[in-house]
Amino acid sequence: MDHSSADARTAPAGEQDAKTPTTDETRTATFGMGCFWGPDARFGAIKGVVRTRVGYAGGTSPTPSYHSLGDHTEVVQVEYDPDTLGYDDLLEVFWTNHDWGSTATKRQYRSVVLAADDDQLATAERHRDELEERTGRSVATDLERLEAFTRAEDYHQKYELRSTPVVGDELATRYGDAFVDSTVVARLNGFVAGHGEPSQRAALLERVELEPTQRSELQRRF
Ligand code: MHO
Repeated sequence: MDHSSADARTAPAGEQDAKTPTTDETRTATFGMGCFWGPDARFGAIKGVVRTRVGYAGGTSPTPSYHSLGDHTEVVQVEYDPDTLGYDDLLEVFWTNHDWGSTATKRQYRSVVLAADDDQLATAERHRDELEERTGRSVATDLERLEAFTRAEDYHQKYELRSTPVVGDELATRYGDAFVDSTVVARLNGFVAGHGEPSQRAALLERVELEPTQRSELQRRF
């Protein structure tokens, strides 16, 4: 067995970064803001976001899946480095990028903050009050504590990147199990959806090992 190529598949060059915080060093924030594909990409492009994943939360049925959602909602879960990014910053992204003023027709797409602890809940409540004060409109968003998060099916993870021709399937295969939790993949997923700064995109392209066809496709889209 060729170990070097197996390693290359699970840990693609450019992925290893000694500075990437481990799960012990990160915090999580969980938001429902409509179809989870879009927010997965938006948050994934932000510096200080270490990992993203989409899933189902906010309901009571035991094993939600996309086709059997029960009373759950589509959510994005963001793992972030608290030394770089605050929960306030993420809330700001949350409010400015979806419709918080009306109640979604389906619970699947409701606007919800699923706080990881009482501090997050208090912060979200303060934000909501300030937003109502500032805009004179009432906020329809539910604010609650996160009870359980069920990761969505692989085909929903990093959907924007996965559905990018030439690049998506190849990267999903190459990364294998490491795809969803990769910081590089989170950034690429955001960048192909149009998020992030040009300098950020260029720096990432420098760092990641790609086939020439993939590189030129990403350059075309960035
Ligand atoms: N508008 C999307 C929703 C998918 S999202 C994972 C569609 O049905 O194509 O809910």
